[in-house]
Amino acid sequence: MNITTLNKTFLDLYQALPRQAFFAPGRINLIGEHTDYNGGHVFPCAITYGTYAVARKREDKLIRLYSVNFPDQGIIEFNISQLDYNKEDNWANYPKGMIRYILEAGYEIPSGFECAIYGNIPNGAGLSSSASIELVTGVLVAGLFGIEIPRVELIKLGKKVENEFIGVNSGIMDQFAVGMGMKDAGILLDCQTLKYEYAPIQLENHKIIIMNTNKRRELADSKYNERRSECEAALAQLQRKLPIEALGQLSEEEFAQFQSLITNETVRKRAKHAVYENARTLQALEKLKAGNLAAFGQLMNQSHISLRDDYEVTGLELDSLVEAAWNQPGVIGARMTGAGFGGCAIAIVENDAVDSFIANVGAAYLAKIGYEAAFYVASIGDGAKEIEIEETV
Ligand code: A2G
Repeated sequence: MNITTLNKTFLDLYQALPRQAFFAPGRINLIGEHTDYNGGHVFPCAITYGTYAVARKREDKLIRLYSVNFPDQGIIEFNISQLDYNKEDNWANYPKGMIRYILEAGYEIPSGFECAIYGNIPNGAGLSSSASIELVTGVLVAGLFGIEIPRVELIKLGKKVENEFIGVNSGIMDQFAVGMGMKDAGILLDCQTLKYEYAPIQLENHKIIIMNTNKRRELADSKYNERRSECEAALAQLQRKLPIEALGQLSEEEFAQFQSLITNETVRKRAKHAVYENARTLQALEKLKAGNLAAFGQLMNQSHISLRDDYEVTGLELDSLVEAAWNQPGVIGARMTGAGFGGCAIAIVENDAVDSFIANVGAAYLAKIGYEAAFYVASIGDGAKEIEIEETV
């Protein structure tokens, strides 16, 4: 699929060619997991897989959406004044929610539009296909109608879609990475203040490999919201003892002093993960800046162990992939990425070892789990933007 074929699909659907094209990436998170909604730091980057959308304004107030990925759904159509969540709209609830919140934020969308979408991010794999659809809708609406919406506002509206329209009580990491991504750079984001910095990631001798468990993760049904509320309770307990605003300000030492005060074992484990993961993320950035990739990899491994043992969001599939990865030659580090409970893991692997890595980890996973994992080489790309209507997908 490329933009030319997407244009052709558009022509078949709507009997006219689209006028503009947009792209929003997916993301991986290098380290800093389940810290965003706790006010800690994350270190994600946008990838070159993502969602493409071509569109054209209409004269009337109808919005018509079609996804090449969900052809059975056909064209989903609604009036710009009817923007309520509708289970039957399926994937289209993401753009619908985004349009609704852009309007509610006070921007005027003068007419309807029609649009065809294609995504090459594996669905439900924890690579932020949902944030990608939210942000591609955001840049599309802004670009098609010449509306200036500050990028951080679009990012917050995307998060609002997730939280209030879809019902996943997620943090801001995914939308931020998708909205602010930069080629060959990770983004260190303080989720409390939204201060961020780009850190160059130029891996000449290594590749980032995405390993997909092929176990789908449906966030709204998963234990994601449960973890979030457990952690809120844990941090609230800590904050009663400490004059801290958020996790971002809590040092490991302070936490070590106070963790014994949390009586509930589960709550203590959740808080321990959040606090130490935040510290690891900051350390990882320092290691990366110092060119110490090996130390960065060690921190990735520790992150996985903490997510496995203390936060308990990995599961057999992710653990099998990551543990097989740790046993391979040429591996710098490996960990789950995203929410967990299935979805994807990542590994940093020496160029020369990539082929054997994929063969060996793939075989180990198949033998243990009984079905295949999928592997992709990740390239770090730009955030959501308008693209040339002719650009190749
Ligand atoms: O899990 C998901 O990707 C969350 N986003 C994100 O906010 C973060 O909490 C991550 C775990 O680090 C969504 O669910 C959309």
